[in-house]
Amino acid sequence: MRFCLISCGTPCVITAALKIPSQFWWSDRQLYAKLPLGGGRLNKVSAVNRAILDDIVASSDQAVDTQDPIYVTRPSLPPLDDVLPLLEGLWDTRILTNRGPLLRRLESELCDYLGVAHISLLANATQALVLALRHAGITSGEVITTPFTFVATAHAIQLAGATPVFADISPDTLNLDPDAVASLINDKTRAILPVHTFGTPCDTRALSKLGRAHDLPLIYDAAHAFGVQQDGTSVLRHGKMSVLSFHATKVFNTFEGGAIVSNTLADKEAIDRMANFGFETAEAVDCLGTNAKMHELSAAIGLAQLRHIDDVLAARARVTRRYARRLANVPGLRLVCPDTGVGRNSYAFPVLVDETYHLNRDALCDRLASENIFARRYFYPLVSDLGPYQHLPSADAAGLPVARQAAEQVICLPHFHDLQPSAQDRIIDIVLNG
Ligand code: T4K
Repeated sequence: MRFCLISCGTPCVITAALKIPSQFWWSDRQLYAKLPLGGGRLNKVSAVNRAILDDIVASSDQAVDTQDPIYVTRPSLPPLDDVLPLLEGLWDTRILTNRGPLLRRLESELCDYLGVAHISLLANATQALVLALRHAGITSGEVITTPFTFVATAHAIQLAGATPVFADISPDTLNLDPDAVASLINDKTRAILPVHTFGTPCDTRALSKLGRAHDLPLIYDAAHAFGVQQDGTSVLRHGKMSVLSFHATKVFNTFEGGAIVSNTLADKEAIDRMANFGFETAEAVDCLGTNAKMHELSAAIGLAQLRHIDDVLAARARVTRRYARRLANVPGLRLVCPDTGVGRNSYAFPVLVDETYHLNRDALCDRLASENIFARRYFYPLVSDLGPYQHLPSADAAGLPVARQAAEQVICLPHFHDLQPSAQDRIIDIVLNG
C-alpha cells in the first residue's frame, strides 16, 4: 500500500526512518483525499497505517506541510479522546440545549479559571454584545466605541437600537483614547463600549472614571481578551459587563460561542432569560428576548478545550516571543503587542508598517501571499468606513487620525499555538528580506 505519508512532527520521523521518497510524503489532508470515501474508509487501511493515521488525526495540530498554505490563524482542538466521552453522555441523555448540564459545568469551570463572578454562555459574541447592551437598557441614543475593531462591535450597537459614535484610539495600545471619548459625550450618550483590541487591556482606570463622572455604563468588548489580566486581576472584571468570543479563531474556542461576564447573579439570570426568549417560567415571558443560547455540543468542546488551555497559551506565547526576538529592530516595523508578560494571551501578532520599511503594508501582504502565507489586515478598513456607518458624523476621517493610520499600516502575521518554528522562520525571513 502507498498509504505512507505524511507531513511533519512524529510521522515525519517515521517516514525519514523508513527512507520513503519525499514524493510519497503527503499531508494528512492529501492522504485522506486518496483514501476510499465512506464510513468504512479507515478499515481499508492496514493496521500499521491505521496507527499512523490515528496518530495524524490525534496530533493534527502538528500536521502542517511546509508547502501547505499558512493562514492568519488555525484553531486549537482538544484530543478527540477528551471529547468523545462527553458526546456519549449527550447521546445517552439527549439533553442537547436549553442550559443543559455541560453548559452549566462549563460556566462554573470558566468562572473559576478566569476569576470572575458570573458567566452566561451564549451562541456567539455578536449576540452577546446585543444582549449586554439591551440588558443595560440601551435601545436608543448613542454608544461611544472604537472604529479600529471587527465590524460586529458596531453592528451590535446598531442591532440593539442605538447609534455608534466613533472615537479615536491611543497610538500606544490601539484602544479607545479616553480623552477622545470624553470629547464626544453629550446628552444622547447612553454607554461606552471599549474593545480590548488584540487582547491589549484598555485604559480601564480612565474609562471607569469617565463612566462614573457621566453615569454611563461601560460594556467591554473582550472578544480577544480571554485570560487577560490587568493589575493582577482579570480584565473581565471591569465595567458593567464584558463580552467574550469563543469563535474558532479565538484563543479559547467552542467552534462558535460567546459569553457575557457580569458582576451580579441578578444580571446573569436576566441575561440568561433574554437569551432564552425572555422566559421567566414555562408560561411567563418578562422581557423582549431572543434565542442566543449555546448548545451542549459547543459546551462539550469548551470543557475539553479548558483542560488544555494553559498549554495553548504557553505555546502562543512562544510564537509571540520568536516573532518579537527576530523582528524587534526592523526599521519601519512596530510590533504592537510583543509583551508576553503574565496575563497576556498572545491573541494575534499585529505589526504596523510605516514608510521607512522597504515595502508598503499591502505589498508585504501580497509578497507573503505569493508564498502561500495569508496574513490579514485586521482592522482595515476602519468600521467607520464601512457601508452602514460611513455616513455618520463621527466617521469623518478628520476626527480619527490615529485609527486611520493604524488601519493603513496594520498587518497581522500568522499566529497560532502550533505554528511550527520552521514555518514561522519562513514568514520572518520574507518580512526581513522582502
Ligand atoms: N468583537 C470583536 C473585537 C471581534 O474581533 C469579533 C470577531 C466579534 C466581536 C464577534 O465575535 P463572534 O460573533 O464571531 O463570536 C474572524 C472571525 O469570524 C471573527 O469571530 C473575529 N472577530 C474576526 C477578527 O475574525 P474573518 O471573516 O476574518 O475570519 P475567517 O473565516 O477569514 O478566518 C480567518 C482564518 O482563520 C482563515 O483564513 C483560516 C482560519 N480558520 C478560520 C475558521 C473559521 C480556520 O482555520 N478554521 C476555521 O474554522 O472573521
